[in-house]
Amino acid sequence: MAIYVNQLGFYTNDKKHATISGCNGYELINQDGQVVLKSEVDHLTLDESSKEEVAFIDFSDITEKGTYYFKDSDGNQSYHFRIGDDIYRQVSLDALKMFYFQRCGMALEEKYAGPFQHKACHMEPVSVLRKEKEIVDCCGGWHDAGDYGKYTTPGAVALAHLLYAFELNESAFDTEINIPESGNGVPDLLNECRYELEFLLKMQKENGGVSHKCTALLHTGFVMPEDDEPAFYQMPISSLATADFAAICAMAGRVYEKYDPAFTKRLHVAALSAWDWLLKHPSLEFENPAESRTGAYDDCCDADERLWAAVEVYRITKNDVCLEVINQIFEMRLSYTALGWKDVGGLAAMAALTAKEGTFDRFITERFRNAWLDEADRLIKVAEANSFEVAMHPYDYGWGSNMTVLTNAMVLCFAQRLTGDDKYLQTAMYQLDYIFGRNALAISYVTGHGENAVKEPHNRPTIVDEIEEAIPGFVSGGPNKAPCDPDALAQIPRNTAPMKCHVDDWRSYSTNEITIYWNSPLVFILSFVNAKK
Ligand code: 9MR
Ligand code: ZN
Repeated sequence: MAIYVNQLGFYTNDKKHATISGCNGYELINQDGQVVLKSEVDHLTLDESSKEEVAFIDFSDITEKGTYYFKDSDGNQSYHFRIGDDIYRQVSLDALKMFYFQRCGMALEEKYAGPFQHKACHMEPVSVLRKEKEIVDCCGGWHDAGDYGKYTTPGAVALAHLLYAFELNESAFDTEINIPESGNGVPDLLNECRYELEFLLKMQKENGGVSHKCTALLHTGFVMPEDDEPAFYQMPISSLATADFAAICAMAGRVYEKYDPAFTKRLHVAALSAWDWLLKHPSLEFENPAESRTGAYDDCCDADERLWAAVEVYRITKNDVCLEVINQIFEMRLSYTALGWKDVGGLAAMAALTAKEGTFDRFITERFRNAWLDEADRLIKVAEANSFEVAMHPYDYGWGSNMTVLTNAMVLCFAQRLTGDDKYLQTAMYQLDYIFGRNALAISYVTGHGENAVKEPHNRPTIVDEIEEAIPGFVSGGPNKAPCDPDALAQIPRNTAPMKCHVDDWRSYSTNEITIYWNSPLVFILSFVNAKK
């Protein structure tokens, strides 16, 4: 019936797997039309996520560079893919450049943005919600997603993914990506991240607390950002935002020190005053104002955010209060590997495990390390149990499931770093295979990359800019077994297999939107994969 394969392809000397569905044989054909491999498949098993009968194909022995495709025993062709050592080069650059395209508060000039140029947006100072007379400058930062809002917690999490990519694989970021700051002596990843950090610094109030978001009251219509008229507001402080902010400012201060010690100082002063606010406000503080209909990014537990902040702030201050907070939170049952916008225990673990030896006592580091390796081993088992080799259960396909796939791959990459064992990186690469087309819809979830890539993401500029192509390098949210937008509901029949609950339709915000924190894990993983070459 079909063969699903990573449409970008495979490194010459790596393992090469694909997934065959509903038939019992295949041929692999090269660019000269020659059959280079022919094989039968004798055992298909029912896969619960796709509800298809599948098996995996191993063609690792094929090492000649070139373009290939499969033909299955029913005569159906797969999409084309390459074998070569530069298969991830362009997508790595585009996935990072995505953040430039999300910039708010400046014109995207043609020399950097090409046809996707647009005028400056959201330049006006904004009112603080319910304190209309208090006017503040909130210009800058990245639009969160297909909407134009700017939210603190997802911003901090995306920054953490990117800054860890840089800290762990600096050499993967020596290519400029043609942004206004390129050539200033600072790697472009750091230039791009600074754009968001400068915005986040504007979200901090005098008492150290940090505003949860800066958005309009409602999601806007389909207009270019510069035509978006409804006023933005700086919304109330939340403990979630304040803790994530403390953590990311502490971390960023460390990363930028070599380039700009004055910036480090600003970041660290901000981190410490946010930390101070957290100590004075020990319980969860979050309220999405009733009049606000933009994303809530709500979360009923701020312990993981506080844990991340405590670990990062301890790295600067070595203050015992941080250790007390860490040990208190250890009493709770939290995930120490979660890397999404809501649960950030994994960022706390990474902060502890990348610190200089001896910074934390063994009790703390062992706890984080063991939790990390347990989770990485679990992910390998989940991946090994299905022929897509994707570390997902059917119930994992919720809104933004591609973030789950990609953050799982981050866990695997970092496990490889902790242990030196390449089996983790290998399974991480199978997760990339899934993202780039080895899935039951045979779709590459990254715009512009892959023969059958997502074409119509829910991203306002892409919808209205009258340019045929989407901006390349954007990760779509992916299948959502409980879609909630009318177009997905109309187009996805009930009982559709979880892995197939996706529509490449610009209206489908619950299956086909883009966000900064779905791109940032891709940048992270690609930095590991590129560092390998
Ligand atoms: O990514 C978020 C997803 O995990 C939630 O289930 C969903 C509903 O709360 O919200 C998603 O985040 C959206 C945010 O609220 C507003 N900007 C677009 C985000 C991506 O769809
Ligand atoms: Zn804007």
